[in-house]
Amino acid sequence: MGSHLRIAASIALLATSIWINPSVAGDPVGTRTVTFCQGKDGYQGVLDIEIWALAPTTILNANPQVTVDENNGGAESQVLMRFDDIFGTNPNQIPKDSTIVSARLEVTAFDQGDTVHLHRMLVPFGKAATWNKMVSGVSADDLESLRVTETFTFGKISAAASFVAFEVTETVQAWANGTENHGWVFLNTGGNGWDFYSSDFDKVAQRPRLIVKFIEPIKP
Ligand SMILES: [Ca+2]
Ligand SMILES: [Ca+2]
Ligand SMILES: [Ca+2]
Repeated sequence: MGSHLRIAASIALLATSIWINPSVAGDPVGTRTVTFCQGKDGYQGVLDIEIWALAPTTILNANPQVTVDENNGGAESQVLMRFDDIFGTNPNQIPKDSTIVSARLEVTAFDQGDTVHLHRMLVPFGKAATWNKMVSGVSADDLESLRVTETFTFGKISAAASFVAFEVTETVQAWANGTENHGWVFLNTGGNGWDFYSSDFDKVAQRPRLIVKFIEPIKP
């Protein structure tokens, strides 16, 4: 074997070993990452709304800060959040039927509280959602939202403005497979409210974001 051939053979071997052991390089070969955040790269698909039992017909969609609290001044506050237009054929979208390597929802919290759970919504909500429109808020009853929670839940934060991440891979995979994306609801388990910045906050970097790593389906 000539030296050129030997080099070619070693390169081929190296390439093969990388392919066989994708974990060596982190994510699997072919993984792409897309981040959805209101106002980033022209994306405007986030809808996040607090709904509050004490103001059951007031539309709070424009609020830059939202509260998840079982007892917000005497009655419950919940937060609805959905990222629209995340699937499609544009460069900044996830093609349908992609394999979701990982998906993470991150919010910036500025006040800690009791443990908050994130539940996948099963019914639609619009820009004008209120406590009454959701018929006494959202229940985690497998009808309005899933009883099971997304993998990571939290209450405590470490600083005045802390990134908190929810692991949502399974949910985004279900959406990629064709289940309708109705977003999520944040529900607090107690009366110490947990507050974070919404997509209407003036600083883009502290708005909620959805980070998805995926592999496109193989085209026939
Ligand atoms: Ca909003
Ligand atoms: Ca609090
Ligand atoms: Ca309800």
